[in-house]
Amino acid sequence: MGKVFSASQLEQYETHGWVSPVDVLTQEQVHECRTRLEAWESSRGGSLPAHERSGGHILFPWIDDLMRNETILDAIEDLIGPDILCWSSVFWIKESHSPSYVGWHQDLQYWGLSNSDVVSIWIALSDASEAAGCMSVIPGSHKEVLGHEETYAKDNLLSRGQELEIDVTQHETVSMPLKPGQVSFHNVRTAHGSGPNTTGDRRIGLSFHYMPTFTEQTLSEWDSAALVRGEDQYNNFEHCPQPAYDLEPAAVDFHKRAADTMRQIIYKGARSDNRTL
Ligand SMILES: O=C(O)CCC(=O)C(=O)O
Repeated sequence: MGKVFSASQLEQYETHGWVSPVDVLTQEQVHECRTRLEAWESSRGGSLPAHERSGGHILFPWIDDLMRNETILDAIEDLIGPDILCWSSVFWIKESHSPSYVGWHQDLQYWGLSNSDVVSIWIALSDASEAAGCMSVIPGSHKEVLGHEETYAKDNLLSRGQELEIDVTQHETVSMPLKPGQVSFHNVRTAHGSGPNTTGDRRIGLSFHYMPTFTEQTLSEWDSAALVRGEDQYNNFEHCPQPAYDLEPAAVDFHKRAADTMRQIIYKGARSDNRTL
């Protein structure tokens, strides 16, 4: 039994590589986050440029606060122990009635992180039903490393349009629908993907990626992460500053360096005719 997860949820994560849903945010908190996100999008002409969809916790105190939410960190501590870094955050937005989807993939191979203890969480800031294109996982897939092809398909939201090489229809898949304010947890190796949003509302998710402080970055000399709980005796990652206010100039500079590094890591080994992030 952990601080948040029951013994059976811990067993489920260990065996199947995912746990969902967990209630975290109130409807008022969801409304406030969505309002802030949509104000930021309006200030950028309607949608965020690709480099701002990642690392928002470096730019905005409200995203930094979400990353440090006590319930989320208690749950992460249940899974990986008390010394915790957050490597990145990403907004996953599918507009209403849009063909955007996320190809089936495992993340570990693209992030350069040295171990498979990394935990991804996904916070629903709108209804993430099956019709809205919620995430699905292949239970147990975190125990193996699967091959990917890079399709660069137009509507695939992944940087290289990754798709697992296996025939997913031959595997058991489980969808993880979330109500606004609920959170899913999956291991960095758990294969996951999602379909288009067929509903009349946007599907808005925010992911955070947590790891133990002993993790190393294998694809770049320099990388950064936020120390969100405990102590870091390893200092393998430069700690992100906490933003004092929205778009503080020093934070914007740090974010640019972090986003450029992440782009280089994610595209390492990609075809040269790739899209830009
Ligand atoms: O938003 C989605 O459907 C997929 C998100 C994802 O791939 C992730 O959080 O790692």
